[in-house]
Amino acid sequence: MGRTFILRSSIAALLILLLAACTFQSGSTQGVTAVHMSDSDFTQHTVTLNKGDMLVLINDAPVIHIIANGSWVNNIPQPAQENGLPEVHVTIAGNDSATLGPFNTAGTFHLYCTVHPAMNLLVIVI
Ligand SMILES: [Cu+2]
Repeated sequence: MGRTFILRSSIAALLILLLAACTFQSGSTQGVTAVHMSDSDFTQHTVTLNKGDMLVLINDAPVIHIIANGSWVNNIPQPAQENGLPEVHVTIAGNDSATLGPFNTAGTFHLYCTVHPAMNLLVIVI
């Protein structure tokens, strides 16, 4: 009984450690930050990067996203080229990913998906 409890505690501690390690890796380490996409949206609408960071866009759905500079405003696409942000026009196939950057200029930049209305991502570089 006592021994089983200790064994279970060890397994639980190991799982927590593993989980912590995975969380650490998917966060903002080594200048690479990931943002995920579902079938019609980003799973978050703002991401903050440090100058020089790369941004990885991960498509978790079997659909195509086409990411470009600009944003959706009232369901109308508004292409824009912002100073300090390189031109972005990337097609991301289903369950694929794309790496953007490095983002070398501080500022607030707008990315959107030309396929899906309201699919906006605000990139804040500090
Ligand atoms: Cu899209």
